[in-house]
Amino acid sequence: MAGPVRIHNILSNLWSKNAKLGKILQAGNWEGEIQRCLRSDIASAITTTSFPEFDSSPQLNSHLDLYKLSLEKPDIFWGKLARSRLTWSKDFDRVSDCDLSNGLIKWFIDGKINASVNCVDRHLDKYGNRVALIWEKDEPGQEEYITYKDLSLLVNKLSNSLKNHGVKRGDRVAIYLPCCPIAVAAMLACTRIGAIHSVVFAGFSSEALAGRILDARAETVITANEDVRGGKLLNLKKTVDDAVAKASCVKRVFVYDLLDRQVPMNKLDIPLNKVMSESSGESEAVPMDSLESLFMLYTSGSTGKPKGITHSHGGYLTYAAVTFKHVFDYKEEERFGCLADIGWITGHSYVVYGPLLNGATTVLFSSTPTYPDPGRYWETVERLKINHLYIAPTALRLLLKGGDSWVTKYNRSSLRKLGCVGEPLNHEAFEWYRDVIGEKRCDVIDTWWQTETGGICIAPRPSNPDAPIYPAMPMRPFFGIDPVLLDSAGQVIEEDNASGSLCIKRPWPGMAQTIYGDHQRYVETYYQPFAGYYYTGDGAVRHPGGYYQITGRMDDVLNVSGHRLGTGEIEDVLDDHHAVAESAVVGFPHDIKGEGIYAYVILKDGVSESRENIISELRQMTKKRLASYAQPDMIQFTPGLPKTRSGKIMRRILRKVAASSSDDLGDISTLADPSIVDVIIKNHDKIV
Ligand code: 6R9
Repeated sequence: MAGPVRIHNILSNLWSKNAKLGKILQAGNWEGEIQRCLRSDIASAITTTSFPEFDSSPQLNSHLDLYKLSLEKPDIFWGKLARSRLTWSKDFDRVSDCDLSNGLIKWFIDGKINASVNCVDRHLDKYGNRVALIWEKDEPGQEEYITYKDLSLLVNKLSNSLKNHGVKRGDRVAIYLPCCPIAVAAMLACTRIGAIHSVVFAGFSSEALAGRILDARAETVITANEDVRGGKLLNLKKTVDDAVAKASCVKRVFVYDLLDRQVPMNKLDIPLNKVMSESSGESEAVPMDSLESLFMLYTSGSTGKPKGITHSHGGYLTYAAVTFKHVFDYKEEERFGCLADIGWITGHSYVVYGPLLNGATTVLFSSTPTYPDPGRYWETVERLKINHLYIAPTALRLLLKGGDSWVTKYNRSSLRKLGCVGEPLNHEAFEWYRDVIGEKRCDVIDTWWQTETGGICIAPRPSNPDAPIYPAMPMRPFFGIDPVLLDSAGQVIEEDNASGSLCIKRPWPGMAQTIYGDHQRYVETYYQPFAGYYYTGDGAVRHPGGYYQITGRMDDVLNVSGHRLGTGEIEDVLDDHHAVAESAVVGFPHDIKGEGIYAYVILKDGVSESRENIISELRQMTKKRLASYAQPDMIQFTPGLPKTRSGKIMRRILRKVAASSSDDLGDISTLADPSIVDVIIKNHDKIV
């Protein structure tokens, strides 16, 4: 999107969200408490166990001292941590060289490192028999334990299988697998030989998969025959076959038998269990340049097709390792239960890389929060004795509706920290998490971050362990993160309790390096909206004491149950229907999903098909072409859309109508035809 139009969007979204913000602010008087919290931060000491690297520095006595050091002397801070927390094949010569205006991000220059060595090999001597992965399968009580030694064998055999079939350093490998040990082994096997993995969420349709394979020009796909999730059979191989038929770049498909069932094999297919059993259990790890790409992961933006966000070796690994350890205060031998799928960045950083880099035991959850009943999470916590839980607010809201008895019938005394990510954690869900799930014993850690940031950027911990945690905000910037709020003119907002566009002022090691194959888009999306800053796309309020509360996206990105979706992506699909002339998609508040999808659709002249049919076809199309969570919750037919004279849709109005709050529409005088607004409101009232 062109700069001025984009800024215009930011502006109008900012204002439309202000009313909501005012209410949030009135809901509590934080100031006194926040000042107290700030004082206890200052008093907090760095303990030997948390940051041994800085223990001998007499001037570093508190969390705030360390935070200041991370901002003022990032090269000292990150250089020390990168060296002590990771094993490098060759030390780096320089810590960083970044230029935010041109999106040039370089960390640990000239260093060489291998991710699989850091996640697996270096733990073998000391902790070879420690459990690395607990595979929590779909049916409760069927868990499998995989030690670091077991994982090492899987990774080595899988990387040899890839190598023997021609996969090389720098190749992109699409992984279409559910959250299971072979998926983790596939990711690490790629890193071992220097191939770039691109995990595609195994719930995506064949078209979405094909688009991602084509964009990455991936020649290799790794998948499984079938899987079960929530008691339902998923035919993964069939989806891959349909995708490969559309993606002629694919030269080989490795198929792992997750279930003991036969599926038709084609000429590109390679049976993975068989080739792994024939491969050697020792594979040499390639020392990768710190700046080479480690993986790519597609995420939705406000315009066009999904972006292949690309992360580098040295920077990403350092940031994943350090955030995992300190945000959750992870202690050796604890069990970490991030229940996200590996198809999302949360799965990458806090199911796979963060935990394994720290020699932790990590849970791979392959079921759903409500299978076989709404007690599943808590039954799993009791059975696996999970110490850290890291889940999405949408799951909490869903489970909260089922009542407390599903929770209290299970023993949750193993829990120590309760993490959350993906969308704003509302007060009710926060309190339920803290009081009912955690019996008021555990810190609730609301973490804000993005696919692009690589790891957690804002979270209440680390801090003084006793510092209070406030509901509904992630609060504190992590080490090295320097957030700023900008107003629509790009001026820094200095005062507290004001809202603005959340940007980050300085580079940090976890930040993405580029959008695969389109660096220009990377620069335009993240660094041009406000020159010199990383632009997050989110709005935020800063409370006194420097605590951040996230208010939601300010661009045309929806957050449906924690999944990002561009409104443009959905509109593209709807517009392809033979009866549709034009469409406009917006989000609306939804009790469980956080945000629901509301589509306004203009039909072509002379369409005689029934409206019910069209609605069902449109829902089917979005499911098939994108994913099932991309199906509109509401579809409203309309004779026109509110457009400015220059032809731009005024989404602010569509959002208000969709949210049933059309009494406060603001200025509509710039519309080409203001009368359309009344028609849209009347039609909305008829369908809700
Ligand atoms: C990790 C992840 C990123 C977007 C982000 C924001 C929303 C994430 C949040 C949150 C409020 C939190 N988001 N965490 N909003 N509070 N604690 O979710 O990455 O899928 O890229 O989504 O999610 O809007 O910009 P990703």
